[in-house]
Amino acid sequence: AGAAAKKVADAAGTLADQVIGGGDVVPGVPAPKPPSLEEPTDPTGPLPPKPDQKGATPFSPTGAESADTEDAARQQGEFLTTAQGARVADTDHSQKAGRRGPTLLQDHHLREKITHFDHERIPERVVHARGAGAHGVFEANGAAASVCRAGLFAQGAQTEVFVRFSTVLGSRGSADTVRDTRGFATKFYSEEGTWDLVGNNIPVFFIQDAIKFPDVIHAGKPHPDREIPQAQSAHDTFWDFVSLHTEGQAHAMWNMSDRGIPRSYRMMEGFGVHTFRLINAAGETNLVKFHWKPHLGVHSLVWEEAQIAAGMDPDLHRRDLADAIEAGAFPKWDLGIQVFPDTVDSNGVSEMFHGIDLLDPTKFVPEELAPVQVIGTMTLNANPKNYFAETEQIAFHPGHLVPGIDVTNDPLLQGRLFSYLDTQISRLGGPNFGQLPINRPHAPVNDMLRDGMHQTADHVGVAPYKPNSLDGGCPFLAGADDGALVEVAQHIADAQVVRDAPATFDDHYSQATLFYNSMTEVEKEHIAGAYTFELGKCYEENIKVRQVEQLAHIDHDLAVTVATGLGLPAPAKVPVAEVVTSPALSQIGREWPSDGRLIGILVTEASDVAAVKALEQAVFDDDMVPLVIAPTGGTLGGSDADDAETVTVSRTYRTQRSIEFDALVVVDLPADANTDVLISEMFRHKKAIASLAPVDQFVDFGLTADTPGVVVVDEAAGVLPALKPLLATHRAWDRPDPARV
Ligand code: HDE
Repeated sequence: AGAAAKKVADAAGTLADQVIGGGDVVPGVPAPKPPSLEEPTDPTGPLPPKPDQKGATPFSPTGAESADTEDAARQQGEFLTTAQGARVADTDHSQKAGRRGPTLLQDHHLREKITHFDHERIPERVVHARGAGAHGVFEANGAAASVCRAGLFAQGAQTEVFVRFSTVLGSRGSADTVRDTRGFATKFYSEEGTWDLVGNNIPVFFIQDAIKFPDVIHAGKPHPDREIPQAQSAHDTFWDFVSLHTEGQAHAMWNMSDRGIPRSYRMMEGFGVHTFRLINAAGETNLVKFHWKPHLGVHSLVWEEAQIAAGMDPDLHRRDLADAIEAGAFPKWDLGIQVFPDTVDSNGVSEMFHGIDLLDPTKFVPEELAPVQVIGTMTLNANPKNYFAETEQIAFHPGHLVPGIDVTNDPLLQGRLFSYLDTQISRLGGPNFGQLPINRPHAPVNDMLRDGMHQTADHVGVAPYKPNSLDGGCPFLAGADDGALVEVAQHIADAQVVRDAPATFDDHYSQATLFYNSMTEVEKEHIAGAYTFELGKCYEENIKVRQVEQLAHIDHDLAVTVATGLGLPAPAKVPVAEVVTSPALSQIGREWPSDGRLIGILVTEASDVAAVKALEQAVFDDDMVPLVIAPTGGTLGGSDADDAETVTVSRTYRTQRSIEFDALVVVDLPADANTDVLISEMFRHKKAIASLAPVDQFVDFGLTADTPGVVVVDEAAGVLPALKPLLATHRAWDRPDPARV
């Protein structure tokens, strides 16, 4: 049929050429075609998913694909078709009235192809537009069962999850490594319905009341006139808002710390931020805060790395997550809770803990006051098959709750409960986004919601209302004890309508001081540097002065350091809260596992291939990732990549950049400008360096055998034992900065 149609079309073209007198085409003689790249000609069905693409929707942690997977893929049969399933014989040329004539409106294939393309984009998320996601599984250890009756917390229960990490301010195509808060949103497809834990990598927020959210986001987003800067807070409107709306100071402090530039999504903590209320089987309630603890520890980039990455590899975090999962280095997090009694304090006020108002989302509870108790572990084990279908279309909502988990009166959370459903309706084009494969609950759904844009369900029955007799009373109501969204009995004091906040929300500085005081000296230097950079990017002097005055309420020395960097007078001294410190907040001074770290192995044409091979294998065997850096691409030691004696080159001198590597092993030192930059950056960023080359070759880099974090070894076997202790502390913070860069 396709061939016949083609003949008809050709004939029509020839006729039209004759009628219109269409130019230089000789009737019946095909026009010469440009040489085309050869394409395989044997029809085959759609390719099966790659091993790391097992996360078909619906996803199964066992890898078993469910019956409607193929349907969800929408790629059936081996031939190209129209959207209506008619086979297409030519998708490279539109129908024309003659070869040189105008295009015909009747060409449905052309119009369908272009029209669909015209509508491929959907609005990006108003915040958190830039993200990366993965499938996985959460396994509960049973520790939460005494405080929460949710089935997903029962001992040994396994629940499928999808996680989306994100930045907040940037557009969908912005860089990953900008200084910003990171979103950490998890969808638990539980048997009792979907639970969404929509959190961040910072436990406090900028504002206390949802009504301020449009203000803080308008201030943080690019300026409305020029639409710059992209994806960052280093500009006047942000600091204008934060310096005037002082409850944002604590979150700003976290953002200026190393938490604002994570090394990897795999090395980030996550926080539910708000206080939630859990209910156990006996109907007793407790208040909790949720924490995600990464097995790889908490690590950050240094500021220069973040800036280099934004240009060299703006997808650093997205790539890192996908590569790790594809390589089988599945990232893991423990889920933990801090538990607080759901009682009133000595002043008769509820939701208070050691003087901290648990309803104030600008406050956190130090772990030293309430330990984080692990209640299960999440493993991310499959990459999405299709970014748009899964990562882009997933729709989170803090109101997606299961029996046993309830909200509190935190005024920020209360506003979020409205916002997320509302935003999906404009972002995903109507109220039926829950039917998209990634959003479908894995529990049976039997609602009475009907029709609407993009309805894909064939609902049966005649009575989508209750009570009814026509559908036999279906669907039935759950028993009073096993439904979700059941209000926990709470006493609300006789209240008057007010636009106000409790007095306990007035303290805007003490927790910023607590955070700052808990940092090591290096971390404090980073914080001062970040404020000095960000405020240095502001044009308005009065904004800088005002923010420096704000810092004086947190720590006067910090305020003076930043003022000096900005060329401003030191602010007046004001009283600063006397606070304890929380050592758990510091990222430095602890030891972390080295699993999944990326080790660059720098070689030259002259390097001993057997030694490189052995080194590569040793890195693999230690659950790390070796990346061999050579002068050119291809292989070392032969051309057959499968040969046991051959090493495949991962990066060339031109494609490598230091930001990717957690440590560098120099097998031989090249004489090359690109690798000179590599070594000087590894040195400056205080990363571990091991060398098999003599140390005197490094004299121009200011590097000696005594340089902290540098080891010189004689043979390949000695490299990892020397390197691993250095990786455990992440960086050699005691390494002095080079005299000149
Ligand atoms: Fe969000 N937030 N948010 N937020 N938020 C959205 O929902 C909003 C807040 C967070 O990967 C939006 O689907 C309001 C706190 C994450 O898809 C929107 C307020 C926390 C994500 C929205 C907050 C978050 C969002 C935009 C103040 C940490 C990305 C697109 C009342 C606990 C989820 C969307 C994903 C996304 C509104 C405050 C985390 C507009 C009104 C606090 C991780 O609905």
